[in-house]
Amino acid sequence: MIVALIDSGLGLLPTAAHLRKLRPDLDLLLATDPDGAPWGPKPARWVIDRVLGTVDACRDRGAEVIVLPCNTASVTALDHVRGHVGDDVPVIGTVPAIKPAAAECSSVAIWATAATTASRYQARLVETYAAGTSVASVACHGLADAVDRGDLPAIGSAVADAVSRTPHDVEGVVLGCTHYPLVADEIAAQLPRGVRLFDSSSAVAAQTVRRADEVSPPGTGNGTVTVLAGGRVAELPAAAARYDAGRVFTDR
Ligand code: DGN
Repeated sequence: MIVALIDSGLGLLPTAAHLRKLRPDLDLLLATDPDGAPWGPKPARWVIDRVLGTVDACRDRGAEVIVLPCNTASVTALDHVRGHVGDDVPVIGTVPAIKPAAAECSSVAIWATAATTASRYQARLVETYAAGTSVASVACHGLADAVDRGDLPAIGSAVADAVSRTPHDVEGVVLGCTHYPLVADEIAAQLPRGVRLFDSSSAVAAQTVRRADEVSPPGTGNGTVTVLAGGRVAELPAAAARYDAGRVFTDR
C-alpha cells in the first residue's frame, strides 16, 4: 500500500524517518515541489492549487493514504484536500505541537512560516490548548528555504534572526514548520540552554500508521521509497544524507 507524503521540500523527511521506523513495510511516495518551493510566503489559493495538483499526481501513482507533513499546506489546504479525495482516502495533516508544549511549559514561542503564523488555524490551536500559557508567534523568514538549499550560513542567520525575536524567558520552542527539526541542533545551539524543542513529526507518523492499518494490515507492503520531485529526483536522497535523515532511503 502506497502512502504519499507531500511537502514543498525536505520537511517531509522527519515524518518519513519516523514512519520507516514504525512500519518499515509501508511503501512511501515522497512528493516535493522544488520548482514551487518555498510555499510559506505564497498566497493561500496558490498553495491550495499546488497541493491539490500534487495530490492528484500521487493518486495517479496509486497512493491510498495522503499525508501532509507540512504545517503550511495543512493550515491552508487540509480541508480542500479532504473534500477533493473524498471520505474513503485517509488524509493526515500536521499542525504545530502547541498542545504538548503548552502542557509542559508556561511560556513558549511558535516558530513557523509566515503563512502558518498568520493562519486562523494556529490562532485556534493557541486559544484551545494554550489559554494559560504565554505564547509568542515568530515567523522565521527564509529558514525553510535555506534548509532546502543546504545553505549553512543562511540557516545560521535565519536562526539568529528568529532567536532575536523570541522572548528570552521562553521554556519551549514549537518547531511549527517541518523543515526545522532537520536543523534542531543549530536551533538548540543558538537558544539559551535548557529551552525545550517540540515538533509534531512523530505524532503525525503514529497517526499515519493508525490510518494506514485501516486500509491494509501491517506487514503487507514492500517497503519501497519512491521520490516524486518535479524531475529532480536524485536531490532528495543526497539532501537526506546531508541532514542525517539518510535512513529514510536505506533502513528496512
Ligand atoms: N515544511 C513547511 C511547513 O511545515 O510549513 C514549510 C514549507 C515552505 O515551503 N516554506
